Amino acid sequence: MSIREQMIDIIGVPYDLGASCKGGRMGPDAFRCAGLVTRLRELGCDVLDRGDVKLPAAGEPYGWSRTGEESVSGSPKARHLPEIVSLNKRLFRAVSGSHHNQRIPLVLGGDHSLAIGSVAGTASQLEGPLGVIWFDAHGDLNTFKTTPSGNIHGMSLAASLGYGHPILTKLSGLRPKVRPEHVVLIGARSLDPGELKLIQQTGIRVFTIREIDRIGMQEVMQQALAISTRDTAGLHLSFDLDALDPADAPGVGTPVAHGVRLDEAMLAMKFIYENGSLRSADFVELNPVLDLRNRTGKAGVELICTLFGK
Ligand code: B3U
Ligand code: MN
Ligand code: MN
Repeated sequence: MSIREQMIDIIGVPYDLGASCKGGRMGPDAFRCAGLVTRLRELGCDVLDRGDVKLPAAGEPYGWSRTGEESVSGSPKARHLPEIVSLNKRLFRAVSGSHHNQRIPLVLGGDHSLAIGSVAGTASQLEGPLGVIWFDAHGDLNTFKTTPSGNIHGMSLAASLGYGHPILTKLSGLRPKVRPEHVVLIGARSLDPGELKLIQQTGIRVFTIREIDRIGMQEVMQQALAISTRDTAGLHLSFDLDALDPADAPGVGTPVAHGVRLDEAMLAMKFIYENGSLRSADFVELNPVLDLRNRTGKAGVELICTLFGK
């Protein structure tokens, strides 16, 4: 493992505009309160906390939506679309800047709509295709046409693959940011009809909880890393903490029963570390309002430390 791979920029995104359940805006600080920076430095990482990506206050002339809802292409709504686009453009710049400085951006959420900007930022800096491993109870494969909720955090993987409204898919130009044959979804157990259709159409590899139980996390990760690193120039990990079992991660807005156990997820992080292809990561959907004594924030810190060589 080279020195470069241990140079980390922490970037907070303290927003929950892409989710129904509020409180994720405090997620980045909950990770920090659980000792993230100190723990990573104890591992020998060169860590810079770059602070939070912030939107200007409402009322400033860059496009806060008045109602908080947008009607797009006949679909009911994509809530807070202008703010989320603006935020992701800022995150795109922050993530690109980290790569420019030969550092690994570690993005702390905040809701999962932020992955649109982080995936775009990393894709824009690689000299070849990007591989993505996406841990999630959900698919995040809805579009404005299929979303049951209007919440953009349920659309971020679709947008990164080039599906959805151009305002999201074209963020920062390059489209798509990632190809389906380089994407793996792990831990999914709550998929909407439109998402199942997109999975069928694109052939994205999905490891459901049932499959993790059947073949074990070691085999899942061997296959997942083979898919996401074959013919790619680097790997992005997007980790939605609701992938975990609610017993291990109660502090998420949309918990789903029977999730990935923390010890299984730790093993997965170890495999990613040992593979050596990681170029960027998101840890998202931490909601301290719903958490129990920061259990989920601490679990996130353990996962991150394992990802960086603990
Ligand atoms: N698939 C649903 C629910 C959901 C997606 N992501 C989360 N919840 N966290 C939707 O609204 O798109
Ligand atoms: Mn998600
Ligand atoms: Mn989720």
